[in-house]
Amino acid sequence: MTITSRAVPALAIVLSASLGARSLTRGQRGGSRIHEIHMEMSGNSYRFAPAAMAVTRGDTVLFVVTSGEPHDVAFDTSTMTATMKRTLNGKIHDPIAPFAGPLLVHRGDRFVMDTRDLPLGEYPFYCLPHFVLQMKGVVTIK
Ligand SMILES: [Cu+2]
Repeated sequence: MTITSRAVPALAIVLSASLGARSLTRGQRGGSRIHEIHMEMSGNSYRFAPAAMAVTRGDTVLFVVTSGEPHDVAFDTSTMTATMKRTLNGKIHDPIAPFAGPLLVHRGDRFVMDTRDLPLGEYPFYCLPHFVLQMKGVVTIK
């Protein structure tokens, strides 16, 4: 498995960090709904269902194992700003790799994505055990 991340010039990192910080200090209060994304096996394919979800900042996304375990939620940070990465990193407990949540081995196991304080934008993710099987998805925070 190869996970690539783009090399970003230092100036771009500084610029995106300051832009992200400004958007956070606007103090936009998000929602508080709870959404579920199932991690499942269907036929011969493994998937997040739904694979794409738009939420309001402040909402909680619960990734729940329903079949085909084990799974995990590993974020693809290649398109994320420095602020997105820094904020997201602080929310992943017991990571098994950078930006990758713990391995979920039992049905009903869950990974919680708390979107409070996360910059608006797209948060693509995949499942490490099923990376080569294209088990992936994206949460968009609006
Ligand atoms: Cu999986």
